Amino acid sequence: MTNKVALITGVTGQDGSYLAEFLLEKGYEVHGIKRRASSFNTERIDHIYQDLHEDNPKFFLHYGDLTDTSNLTRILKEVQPDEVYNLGAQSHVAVSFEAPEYTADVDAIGTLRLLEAIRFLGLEKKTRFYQASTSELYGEVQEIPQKETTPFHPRSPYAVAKMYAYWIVVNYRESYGMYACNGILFNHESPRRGETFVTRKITRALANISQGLEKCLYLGNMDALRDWGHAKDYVRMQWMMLQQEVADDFVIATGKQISVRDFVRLSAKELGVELEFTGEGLNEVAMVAAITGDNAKALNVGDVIVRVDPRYFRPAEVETLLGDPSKAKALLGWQPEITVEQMCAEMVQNDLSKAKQHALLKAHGFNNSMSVE
Ligand code: NDP
Ligand code: GDR
Repeated sequence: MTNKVALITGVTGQDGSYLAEFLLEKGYEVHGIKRRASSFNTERIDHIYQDLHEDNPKFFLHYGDLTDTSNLTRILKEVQPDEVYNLGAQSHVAVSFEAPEYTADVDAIGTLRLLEAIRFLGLEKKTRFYQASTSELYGEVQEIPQKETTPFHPRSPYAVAKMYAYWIVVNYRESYGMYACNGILFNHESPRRGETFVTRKITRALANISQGLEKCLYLGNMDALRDWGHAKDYVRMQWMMLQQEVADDFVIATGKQISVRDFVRLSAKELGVELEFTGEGLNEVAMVAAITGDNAKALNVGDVIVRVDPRYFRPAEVETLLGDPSKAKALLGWQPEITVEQMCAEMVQNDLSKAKQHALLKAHGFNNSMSVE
Protein backbone atom coordinates (compact mmCIF):
# COMPACT_ATOMS: atom_id res chain seq x y z
CA MET A 1 0.00 0.00 0.00
CA THR A 2 1.18 3.49 -0.85
CA ASN A 3 0.45 6.87 0.69
CA LYS A 4 0.88 8.72 -2.59
CA VAL A 5 -1.56 11.36 -3.81
CA ALA A 6 -2.82 11.40 -7.40
CA LEU A 7 -4.80 14.00 -9.31
CA ILE A 8 -6.83 12.89 -12.35
CA THR A 9 -8.31 15.29 -14.89
CA GLY A 10 -11.15 13.64 -16.82
CA VAL A 11 -12.02 11.42 -13.84
CA THR A 12 -15.66 11.18 -14.98
CA GLY A 13 -14.63 9.71 -18.36
CA GLN A 14 -14.01 6.12 -19.39
CA ASP A 15 -10.30 5.98 -18.53
CA GLY A 16 -10.58 8.30 -15.53
CA SER A 17 -13.09 6.00 -13.87
CA TYR A 18 -10.96 2.86 -14.36
CA LEU A 19 -7.79 4.67 -13.31
CA ALA A 20 -9.41 6.04 -10.14
CA GLU A 21 -10.52 2.50 -9.21
CA PHE A 22 -7.05 1.15 -9.94
CA LEU A 23 -5.24 3.80 -7.86
CA LEU A 24 -7.67 3.51 -4.92
CA GLU A 25 -6.99 -0.24 -4.86
CA LYS A 26 -3.27 0.55 -4.65
CA GLY A 27 -3.93 2.74 -1.60
CA TYR A 28 -3.56 6.14 -3.30
CA GLU A 29 -5.44 9.20 -2.11
CA VAL A 30 -7.20 10.09 -5.37
CA HIS A 31 -8.40 13.54 -6.37
CA GLY A 32 -10.42 14.06 -9.52
CA ILE A 33 -11.51 17.14 -11.43
CA LYS A 34 -15.10 17.13 -12.60
CA ARG A 35 -16.96 19.73 -14.61
CA ARG A 36 -20.05 21.48 -13.43
CA ALA A 37 -22.99 20.24 -15.54
CA SER A 38 -26.72 20.85 -15.34
CA SER A 39 -27.36 17.16 -14.74
CA PHE A 40 -25.35 14.42 -13.00
CA ASN A 41 -22.17 13.48 -14.90
CA THR A 42 -20.57 11.11 -12.40
CA GLU A 43 -22.30 7.87 -13.42
CA ARG A 44 -19.00 6.11 -14.15
CA ILE A 45 -17.57 6.87 -10.70
CA ASP A 46 -20.68 6.75 -8.50
CA HIS A 47 -19.75 3.25 -7.30
CA ILE A 48 -16.44 4.51 -5.84
CA TYR A 49 -17.83 7.74 -4.40
CA GLN A 50 -16.96 8.12 -0.70
CA ASP A 51 -19.02 10.11 1.74
CA LEU A 52 -16.60 12.71 3.10
CA HIS A 53 -18.30 12.50 6.50
CA GLU A 54 -17.04 8.94 6.91
CA ASP A 55 -13.63 8.09 8.44
CA ASN A 56 -10.49 8.45 6.36
CA PRO A 57 -11.92 9.16 2.90
CA LYS A 58 -9.53 8.52 0.00
CA PHE A 59 -11.48 9.84 -2.98
CA PHE A 60 -12.13 13.55 -3.50
CA LEU A 61 -13.77 15.46 -6.34
CA HIS A 62 -13.07 19.09 -7.22
CA TYR A 63 -15.02 21.25 -9.62
CA GLY A 64 -12.77 22.46 -12.39
CA ASP A 65 -12.07 22.88 -16.05
CA LEU A 66 -8.99 22.62 -18.24
CA THR A 67 -9.81 26.04 -19.69
CA ASP A 68 -9.53 27.72 -16.27
CA THR A 69 -5.92 28.48 -15.24
CA SER A 70 -6.63 29.88 -11.77
CA ASN A 71 -8.87 26.95 -10.93
CA LEU A 72 -6.22 24.40 -11.98
CA THR A 73 -3.50 26.24 -10.08
CA ARG A 74 -5.60 26.39 -6.92
CA ILE A 75 -6.47 22.68 -7.07
CA LEU A 76 -2.82 21.71 -7.63
CA LYS A 77 -1.74 23.92 -4.73
CA GLU A 78 -4.34 22.35 -2.44
CA VAL A 79 -3.75 18.73 -3.48
CA GLN A 80 0.10 18.78 -3.86
CA PRO A 81 -0.08 15.60 -5.97
CA ASP A 82 2.76 13.12 -6.44
CA GLU A 83 1.23 12.15 -9.79
CA VAL A 84 -1.00 14.02 -12.23
CA TYR A 85 -2.84 12.07 -14.92
CA ASN A 86 -4.08 14.46 -17.60
CA LEU A 87 -6.93 12.47 -19.14
CA GLY A 88 -9.38 15.36 -19.54
CA ALA A 89 -10.11 16.30 -23.15
CA GLN A 90 -12.69 17.01 -25.79
CA SER A 91 -11.92 13.52 -26.98
CA HIS A 92 -14.24 13.04 -29.97
CA VAL A 93 -12.45 13.32 -33.31
CA ALA A 94 -15.58 14.08 -35.38
CA VAL A 95 -16.76 16.71 -32.86
CA SER A 96 -13.36 18.43 -33.10
CA PHE A 97 -14.20 19.41 -36.70
CA GLU A 98 -17.33 21.15 -35.34
CA ALA A 99 -15.59 22.76 -32.35
CA PRO A 100 -11.91 23.13 -33.34
CA GLU A 101 -11.14 26.18 -31.22
CA TYR A 102 -12.62 24.74 -28.05
CA THR A 103 -10.84 21.44 -28.70
CA ALA A 104 -7.51 23.28 -29.01
CA ASP A 105 -8.19 25.26 -25.83
CA VAL A 106 -8.92 22.15 -23.75
CA ASP A 107 -6.66 19.53 -25.33
CA ALA A 108 -3.60 21.64 -26.22
CA ILE A 109 -3.57 24.73 -24.00
CA GLY A 110 -5.21 22.81 -21.12
CA THR A 111 -2.10 20.62 -21.01
CA LEU A 112 0.16 23.68 -21.02
CA ARG A 113 -1.91 25.24 -18.21
CA LEU A 114 -1.34 22.21 -16.00
CA LEU A 115 2.40 22.03 -16.72
CA GLU A 116 2.81 25.75 -16.09
CA ALA A 117 0.83 25.53 -12.85
CA ILE A 118 3.12 22.72 -11.64
CA ARG A 119 6.15 24.89 -12.46
CA PHE A 120 4.66 28.06 -10.99
CA LEU A 121 3.95 26.25 -7.72
CA GLY A 122 7.50 24.85 -7.57
CA LEU A 123 6.21 21.27 -7.83
CA GLU A 124 8.28 20.33 -10.87
CA LYS A 125 10.61 18.06 -8.89
CA LYS A 126 7.80 16.47 -6.86
CA THR A 127 4.94 15.94 -9.30
CA ARG A 128 5.10 13.33 -12.05
CA PHE A 129 2.93 14.02 -15.10
CA TYR A 130 1.14 11.61 -17.45
CA GLN A 131 -0.25 12.95 -20.72
CA ALA A 132 -3.01 11.08 -22.59
CA SER A 133 -1.46 11.17 -26.05
CA THR A 134 -3.00 9.28 -28.91
CA SER A 135 -2.49 7.14 -32.01
CA GLU A 136 -4.42 9.89 -33.84
CA LEU A 137 -1.06 11.70 -33.96
CA TYR A 138 -0.04 9.24 -36.70
CA GLY A 139 -3.14 10.09 -38.79
CA GLU A 140 -2.02 9.65 -42.37
CA VAL A 141 0.30 6.82 -41.48
CA GLN A 142 3.93 6.97 -42.55
CA GLU A 143 4.88 3.47 -41.40
CA ILE A 144 3.08 0.21 -40.49
CA PRO A 145 2.99 -0.66 -37.63
CA GLN A 146 3.39 2.65 -35.81
CA LYS A 147 5.96 2.95 -33.03
CA GLU A 148 7.49 5.73 -30.92
CA THR A 149 9.76 6.85 -33.78
CA THR A 150 7.09 6.93 -36.51
CA PRO A 151 6.56 10.51 -37.81
CA PHE A 152 3.28 12.23 -36.97
CA HIS A 153 0.75 13.49 -39.52
CA PRO A 154 -2.41 14.50 -37.61
CA ARG A 155 -5.69 14.52 -39.57
CA SER A 156 -8.16 16.41 -37.33
CA PRO A 157 -8.31 19.47 -35.07
CA TYR A 158 -8.34 16.97 -32.18
CA ALA A 159 -5.14 15.31 -33.35
CA VAL A 160 -3.42 18.63 -34.04
CA ALA A 161 -4.30 19.83 -30.53
CA LYS A 162 -3.00 16.57 -29.07
CA MET A 163 0.20 17.05 -31.06
CA TYR A 164 0.81 20.37 -29.32
CA ALA A 165 0.18 18.65 -25.99
CA TYR A 166 2.61 15.86 -26.89
CA TRP A 167 5.43 18.26 -27.70
CA ILE A 168 4.84 20.63 -24.78
CA VAL A 169 5.19 17.62 -22.46
CA VAL A 170 8.48 16.68 -24.13
CA ASN A 171 9.57 20.32 -23.95
CA TYR A 172 8.86 20.67 -20.21
CA ARG A 173 10.75 17.44 -19.59
CA GLU A 174 13.75 18.70 -21.55
CA SER A 175 13.61 22.29 -20.30
CA TYR A 176 12.85 21.88 -16.61
CA GLY A 177 13.76 18.25 -15.91
CA MET A 178 10.13 17.45 -15.13
CA TYR A 179 9.12 13.82 -14.91
CA ALA A 180 6.56 13.98 -17.71
CA CYS A 181 5.50 11.11 -20.01
CA ASN A 182 3.38 10.65 -23.09
CA GLY A 183 1.37 7.46 -23.37
CA ILE A 184 0.62 7.15 -27.09
CA LEU A 185 -2.48 5.04 -26.64
CA PHE A 186 -4.29 3.33 -29.48
CA ASN A 187 -8.09 3.01 -29.31
CA HIS A 188 -9.33 1.37 -26.14
CA GLU A 189 -12.89 0.59 -25.25
CA SER A 190 -15.06 -0.96 -22.55
CA PRO A 191 -18.68 -1.09 -21.41
CA ARG A 192 -18.01 2.44 -20.08
CA ARG A 193 -17.04 3.79 -23.51
CA GLY A 194 -18.95 6.96 -24.51
CA GLU A 195 -22.03 6.10 -26.56
CA THR A 196 -20.98 8.01 -29.69
CA PHE A 197 -17.61 6.28 -30.26
CA VAL A 198 -18.01 3.64 -32.91
CA THR A 199 -17.61 0.45 -30.84
CA ARG A 200 -20.12 1.45 -28.18
CA LYS A 201 -22.45 2.89 -30.80
CA ILE A 202 -22.42 -0.53 -32.47
CA THR A 203 -22.83 -2.70 -29.36
CA ARG A 204 -25.56 -0.47 -27.96
CA ALA A 205 -27.52 -0.15 -31.18
CA LEU A 206 -27.34 -3.85 -32.07
CA ALA A 207 -28.43 -4.80 -28.54
CA ASN A 208 -31.36 -2.38 -28.81
CA ILE A 209 -32.25 -3.68 -32.28
CA SER A 210 -32.17 -7.28 -31.02
CA GLN A 211 -34.84 -6.32 -28.45
CA GLY A 212 -37.00 -4.35 -30.87
CA LEU A 213 -36.09 -0.96 -29.36
CA GLU A 214 -34.46 0.39 -32.56
CA LYS A 215 -34.71 -0.57 -36.22
CA CYS A 216 -31.41 0.27 -37.87
CA LEU A 217 -27.83 1.33 -37.08
CA TYR A 218 -26.35 4.08 -39.29
CA LEU A 219 -22.58 4.21 -39.63
CA GLY A 220 -19.92 6.11 -41.59
CA ASN A 221 -16.69 4.59 -42.89
CA MET A 222 -16.84 0.86 -42.17
CA ASP A 223 -13.48 0.24 -43.88
CA ALA A 224 -11.57 2.07 -41.14
CA LEU A 225 -9.08 -0.24 -39.39
CA ARG A 226 -8.28 0.18 -35.71
CA ASP A 227 -6.09 -1.50 -33.11
CA TRP A 228 -8.64 -1.89 -30.32
CA GLY A 229 -7.69 -2.80 -26.74
CA HIS A 230 -9.48 -2.76 -23.39
CA ALA A 231 -9.40 0.39 -21.22
CA LYS A 232 -8.60 -1.65 -18.08
CA ASP A 233 -5.34 -2.91 -19.59
CA TYR A 234 -4.45 0.58 -20.74
CA VAL A 235 -4.96 2.45 -17.45
CA ARG A 236 -2.68 -0.05 -15.73
CA MET A 237 -0.05 1.00 -18.22
CA GLN A 238 -0.64 4.70 -17.50
CA TRP A 239 0.33 4.07 -13.89
CA MET A 240 3.31 1.85 -14.80
CA MET A 241 4.70 4.63 -16.94
CA LEU A 242 4.97 6.95 -13.94
CA GLN A 243 6.76 4.35 -11.78
CA GLN A 244 9.96 4.21 -13.90
CA GLU A 245 13.31 5.77 -12.96
CA VAL A 246 13.38 7.93 -16.07
CA ALA A 247 10.44 9.57 -17.81
CA ASP A 248 9.83 8.35 -21.35
CA ASP A 249 7.12 8.05 -24.04
CA PHE A 250 5.48 4.74 -24.94
CA VAL A 251 3.15 3.33 -27.60
CA ILE A 252 0.38 1.26 -26.03
CA ALA A 253 -1.46 -1.04 -28.42
CA THR A 254 -2.35 -4.68 -28.98
CA GLY A 255 -0.50 -5.08 -32.29
CA LYS A 256 -3.65 -6.37 -34.02
CA GLN A 257 -6.24 -4.50 -36.08
CA ILE A 258 -9.75 -5.15 -37.39
CA SER A 259 -12.18 -3.04 -39.41
CA VAL A 260 -15.31 -1.28 -38.18
CA ARG A 261 -17.26 -3.77 -40.35
CA ASP A 262 -15.61 -6.68 -38.55
CA PHE A 263 -16.50 -5.13 -35.21
CA VAL A 264 -20.14 -5.01 -36.36
CA ARG A 265 -19.87 -8.68 -37.35
CA LEU A 266 -18.34 -9.68 -34.01
CA SER A 267 -21.02 -7.79 -32.05
CA ALA A 268 -23.84 -9.39 -34.03
CA LYS A 269 -22.30 -12.83 -33.54
CA GLU A 270 -22.29 -12.29 -29.78
CA LEU A 271 -26.05 -11.66 -30.06
CA GLY A 272 -26.51 -14.88 -32.06
CA VAL A 273 -26.96 -13.11 -35.38
CA GLU A 274 -25.00 -13.75 -38.57
CA LEU A 275 -24.83 -10.78 -40.91
CA GLU A 276 -24.34 -10.59 -44.65
CA PHE A 277 -22.87 -7.34 -46.03
CA THR A 278 -24.02 -6.43 -49.54
CA GLY A 279 -23.80 -3.35 -51.76
CA GLU A 280 -20.95 -0.86 -52.02
CA GLY A 281 -20.04 2.59 -50.70
CA LEU A 282 -23.07 4.54 -49.54
CA ASN A 283 -25.35 1.66 -50.60
CA GLU A 284 -23.72 -0.94 -48.40
CA VAL A 285 -26.09 -2.66 -45.96
CA ALA A 286 -25.89 -5.51 -43.47
CA MET A 287 -28.73 -7.99 -43.50
CA VAL A 288 -29.62 -10.75 -41.03
CA ALA A 289 -28.47 -13.98 -42.72
CA ALA A 290 -29.10 -16.41 -39.87
CA ILE A 291 -30.19 -16.39 -36.24
CA THR A 292 -28.29 -18.85 -34.10
CA GLY A 293 -29.27 -17.90 -30.55
CA ASP A 294 -32.33 -16.78 -28.62
CA ASN A 295 -31.28 -13.20 -27.86
CA ALA A 296 -32.46 -11.64 -31.11
CA LYS A 297 -36.17 -12.19 -30.57
CA ALA A 298 -37.18 -9.07 -32.49
CA LEU A 299 -35.26 -10.02 -35.65
CA ASN A 300 -36.03 -12.04 -38.75
CA VAL A 301 -33.78 -13.37 -41.47
CA GLY A 302 -33.64 -10.76 -44.26
CA ASP A 303 -33.97 -7.71 -41.96
CA VAL A 304 -31.59 -4.90 -42.92
CA ILE A 305 -30.15 -3.62 -39.64
CA VAL A 306 -27.07 -1.61 -40.69
CA ARG A 307 -26.90 1.16 -43.30
CA VAL A 308 -24.40 3.86 -44.26
CA ASP A 309 -25.10 7.52 -43.54
CA PRO A 310 -22.66 10.02 -45.10
CA ARG A 311 -23.18 12.33 -42.09
CA TYR A 312 -20.77 10.12 -40.18
CA PHE A 313 -17.90 10.51 -42.65
CA ARG A 314 -15.16 12.91 -41.54
CA PRO A 315 -13.61 15.73 -43.59
CA ALA A 316 -10.28 13.89 -43.29
CA GLU A 317 -10.22 10.25 -42.20
CA VAL A 318 -7.63 8.13 -40.43
CA GLU A 319 -7.97 4.92 -42.44
CA THR A 320 -5.68 2.55 -40.61
CA LEU A 321 -3.94 2.36 -37.26
CA LEU A 322 -1.83 -0.50 -36.00
CA GLY A 323 0.50 -0.08 -33.03
CA ASP A 324 3.79 -1.75 -32.16
CA PRO A 325 3.97 -1.95 -28.33
CA SER A 326 7.42 -3.64 -28.28
CA LYS A 327 9.04 -0.86 -26.26
CA ALA A 328 6.38 -1.03 -23.51
CA LYS A 329 6.67 -4.82 -23.47
CA ALA A 330 10.48 -4.79 -23.27
CA LEU A 331 11.01 -1.93 -20.80
CA LEU A 332 7.90 -2.11 -18.64
CA GLY A 333 6.89 -5.73 -18.99
CA TRP A 334 3.42 -4.63 -20.07
CA GLN A 335 1.19 -6.97 -22.01
CA PRO A 336 -2.50 -6.51 -22.89
CA GLU A 337 -4.58 -9.23 -21.25
CA ILE A 338 -7.99 -8.75 -22.90
CA THR A 339 -8.54 -9.52 -26.60
CA VAL A 340 -10.82 -7.51 -28.89
CA GLU A 341 -13.19 -10.52 -29.04
CA GLN A 342 -13.45 -10.69 -25.23
CA MET A 343 -13.91 -6.93 -25.01
CA CYS A 344 -16.60 -6.91 -27.67
CA ALA A 345 -18.45 -9.74 -25.89
CA GLU A 346 -18.32 -7.84 -22.58
CA MET A 347 -19.64 -4.67 -24.23
CA VAL A 348 -22.46 -6.48 -26.04
CA GLN A 349 -23.54 -8.37 -22.91
CA ASN A 350 -23.57 -5.14 -20.91
CA ASP A 351 -25.67 -3.34 -23.52
CA LEU A 352 -27.92 -6.36 -23.98
CA SER A 353 -28.79 -6.49 -20.32
CA LYS A 354 -29.68 -2.76 -20.42
CA ALA A 355 -31.75 -3.26 -23.58
CA LYS A 356 -33.64 -6.16 -22.00
CA GLN A 357 -34.49 -4.00 -18.97
CA HIS A 358 -35.78 -1.22 -21.23
CA ALA A 359 -37.77 -3.65 -23.34
CA LEU A 360 -39.36 -5.12 -20.22
CA LEU A 361 -40.30 -1.70 -18.87
CA LYS A 362 -41.70 -0.73 -22.25
CA ALA A 363 -43.71 -3.94 -22.51
CA HIS A 364 -45.33 -3.08 -19.17
CA GLY A 365 -46.28 0.40 -20.25
CA PHE A 366 -43.52 2.39 -18.54
CA ASN A 367 -42.07 5.33 -20.40
CA ASN A 368 -38.27 5.46 -20.08
CA SER A 369 -37.99 9.10 -21.01
CA MET A 370 -36.60 11.57 -18.48
CA SER A 371 -39.33 14.13 -18.89
CA VAL A 372 -39.79 16.31 -15.83
CA GLU A 373 -43.25 17.65 -15.11
P1 NDP B 1 -13.80 10.46 -22.38
O1 NDP B 1 -14.34 11.31 -23.45
O2 NDP B 1 -14.55 9.27 -21.91
O3 NDP B 1 -13.49 11.37 -21.10
C1 NDP B 1 -13.00 12.67 -21.22
C2 NDP B 1 -12.99 13.32 -19.86
O4 NDP B 1 -12.53 14.67 -20.01
C3 NDP B 1 -14.37 13.41 -19.21
O5 NDP B 1 -14.23 13.23 -17.82
C4 NDP B 1 -14.79 14.84 -19.51
O6 NDP B 1 -15.72 15.37 -18.61
C5 NDP B 1 -13.44 15.52 -19.36
N1 NDP B 1 -13.42 16.85 -19.98
C6 NDP B 1 -13.87 17.23 -21.19
N2 NDP B 1 -13.70 18.54 -21.38
C7 NDP B 1 -13.12 19.01 -20.26
C8 NDP B 1 -12.71 20.30 -19.83
N3 NDP B 1 -12.89 21.37 -20.58
N4 NDP B 1 -12.16 20.43 -18.61
C9 NDP B 1 -12.00 19.34 -17.80
N5 NDP B 1 -12.38 18.10 -18.15
C10 NDP B 1 -12.92 17.94 -19.36
O7 NDP B 1 -12.33 10.02 -22.87
P2 NDP B 1 -11.50 8.67 -22.55
O8 NDP B 1 -11.64 8.35 -21.12
O9 NDP B 1 -11.81 7.66 -23.58
O10 NDP B 1 -10.02 9.17 -22.87
C11 NDP B 1 -9.20 9.75 -21.85
C12 NDP B 1 -8.10 10.57 -22.50
O11 NDP B 1 -7.31 9.73 -23.33
C13 NDP B 1 -8.59 11.70 -23.41
O12 NDP B 1 -7.66 12.75 -23.27
C14 NDP B 1 -8.52 11.12 -24.81
O13 NDP B 1 -8.34 12.14 -25.74
C15 NDP B 1 -7.30 10.24 -24.67
N6 NDP B 1 -7.24 9.07 -25.51
C16 NDP B 1 -8.28 8.18 -25.52
C17 NDP B 1 -8.20 7.01 -26.24
C18 NDP B 1 -9.33 6.04 -26.27
O14 NDP B 1 -9.34 5.20 -27.19
N7 NDP B 1 -10.23 6.04 -25.32
C19 NDP B 1 -6.99 6.70 -27.02
C20 NDP B 1 -5.95 7.70 -26.93
C21 NDP B 1 -6.08 8.83 -26.19
P3 NDP B 1 -17.33 15.13 -18.78
O15 NDP B 1 -17.58 13.75 -18.24
O16 NDP B 1 -17.89 16.21 -17.97
O17 NDP B 1 -17.61 15.23 -20.25
P1 GDR C 1 -11.47 7.50 -33.16
O1 GDR C 1 -12.71 6.69 -32.58
O2 GDR C 1 -11.87 8.56 -34.11
O3 GDR C 1 -10.48 6.47 -33.64
O4 GDR C 1 -10.93 8.23 -31.84
P2 GDR C 1 -14.20 6.49 -33.10
O5 GDR C 1 -14.71 5.31 -32.38
O6 GDR C 1 -14.97 7.75 -33.03
O7 GDR C 1 -13.98 6.15 -34.67
C1 GDR C 1 -13.25 5.00 -35.08
C2 GDR C 1 -13.41 4.83 -36.57
O8 GDR C 1 -14.76 4.44 -36.86
C3 GDR C 1 -15.23 5.21 -37.97
N1 GDR C 1 -16.70 5.28 -37.94
C4 GDR C 1 -17.43 5.91 -37.01
N2 GDR C 1 -17.06 6.58 -35.90
C5 GDR C 1 -18.06 7.09 -35.11
N3 GDR C 1 -17.73 7.71 -33.95
N4 GDR C 1 -19.37 6.99 -35.46
C6 GDR C 1 -19.78 6.35 -36.60
O9 GDR C 1 -20.96 6.27 -36.90
C7 GDR C 1 -18.76 5.77 -37.42
N5 GDR C 1 -18.78 5.05 -38.56
C8 GDR C 1 -17.52 4.77 -38.86
C9 GDR C 1 -14.54 6.55 -37.80
O10 GDR C 1 -14.59 7.30 -39.01
C10 GDR C 1 -13.15 6.10 -37.39
O11 GDR C 1 -12.38 5.78 -38.50
C11 GDR C 1 -10.86 7.55 -30.60
C12 GDR C 1 -11.06 8.58 -29.48
O12 GDR C 1 -11.15 7.90 -28.26
C13 GDR C 1 -9.88 9.54 -29.42
O13 GDR C 1 -10.00 10.36 -28.26
C14 GDR C 1 -8.59 8.74 -29.33
O14 GDR C 1 -7.49 9.59 -29.33
C15 GDR C 1 -8.49 7.77 -30.50
O15 GDR C 1 -9.62 6.90 -30.46
C16 GDR C 1 -7.24 6.90 -30.41
